[in-house]
Amino acid sequence: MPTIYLVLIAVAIVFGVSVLLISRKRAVGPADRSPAITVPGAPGPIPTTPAAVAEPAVVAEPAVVAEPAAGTDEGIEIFERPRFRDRMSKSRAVLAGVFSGVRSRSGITAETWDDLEEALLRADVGVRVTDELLNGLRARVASKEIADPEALLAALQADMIGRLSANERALRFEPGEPDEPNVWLFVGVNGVGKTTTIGKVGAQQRQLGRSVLMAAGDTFRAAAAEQLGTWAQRSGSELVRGSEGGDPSAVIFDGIESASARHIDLVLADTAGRLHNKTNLMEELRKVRRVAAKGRGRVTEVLLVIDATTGQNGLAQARQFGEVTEVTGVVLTKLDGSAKGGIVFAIETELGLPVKLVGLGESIGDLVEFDPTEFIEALFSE
Ligand SMILES: Nc1nc2c(ncn2[C@@H]2O[C@H](COP(=O)(O)OP(=O)(O)O)[C@@H](O)[C@H]2O)c(=O)[nH]1
Ligand SMILES: [Mg+2]
Repeated sequence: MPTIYLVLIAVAIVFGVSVLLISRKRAVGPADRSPAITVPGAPGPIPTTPAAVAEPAVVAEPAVVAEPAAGTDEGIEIFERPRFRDRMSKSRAVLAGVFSGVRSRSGITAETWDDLEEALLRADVGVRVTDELLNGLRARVASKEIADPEALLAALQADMIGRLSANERALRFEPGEPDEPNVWLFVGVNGVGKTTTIGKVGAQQRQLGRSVLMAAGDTFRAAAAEQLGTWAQRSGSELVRGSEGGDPSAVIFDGIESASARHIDLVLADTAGRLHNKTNLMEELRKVRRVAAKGRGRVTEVLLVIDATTGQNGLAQARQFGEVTEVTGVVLTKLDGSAKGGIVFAIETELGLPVKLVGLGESIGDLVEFDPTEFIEALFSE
């Protein structure tokens, strides 16, 4: 008799668990065009260290705070801003040795020019900008305006800063009616750091007091939406996601509508760097761009994310993205791991786009506005 009771209890447990699982699956939605799901943002402070962002399972858990906050101001967490100088050791290493070689000579010789040319090219400044910089300096040396190596390096440093100073780098946010959210789209190839950057930008914008909704337009893998969900939770942002393989434009449109209805200030829209179906990625992004501008939202930034470690190779892709999505600025990620920081010059000169933000690490606070003076001084520091 007791055995029968045990069997009955076991059957009841199995039944209960199945019902739970099925209802969870339904909530995620198997269909291509299932309604997007809005997940409310987590209240409370924003942690400064990366949780296991790539792990899809983490999304349901509360964010892990592995390190204490850098500082707090009435409950709002303040990140310590990383310094270019501390994070750009690889790019600095390429140049520092050359510069000390140049300084060690008593005058400006043929080797001086060779050294400088090689260093600038190795840092991926690009042939055109390198030639322009050095030709300008040669003329000033010929006219005796510049007489010694120290003055030559100082002039090079000033010219490099001067070349980067003209662009408008502030992120555009246009306040409007409460139901007209600003929309910032993030585009770029797979793995460059789009989702991570959205997480960092979301945290910064929350600190500025803006409400934020993240739209998971990368529907290539469910894990991509879960990764964004983790960042949403950590930054106290809302999340709208669709189903795996779903229509990215529809998810982003739903996100904007949801933000409009709930008077959220800013939508950060993630996009895919690759697609499930045969639709061309560029066509899809063109559609995303068009659809994002259709409703109440106003697209005030289209940020092209470029991985600094890919150097000049990233430029060809960048051109393609720029043509279809009307890019307004560049986020240059992984500058901390790159010896090719000079890519900034190629982006600004050859693509004609301002570098607005720079990624200096993987943590939530490791994104800073691009500051040309600080950047160049970091390259020249010993
Ligand atoms: N070192 C470093 N890693 C970064 C930076 N930005 C992103 N990453 C890493 O790059 C990888 C890909 O990022 P992800 O956001 O998933 O790229 P996505 O495919 O463009 O969305 C992750 O491991 C990130 O932690 C950065 O500024 N510095
Ligand atoms: Mg991504």
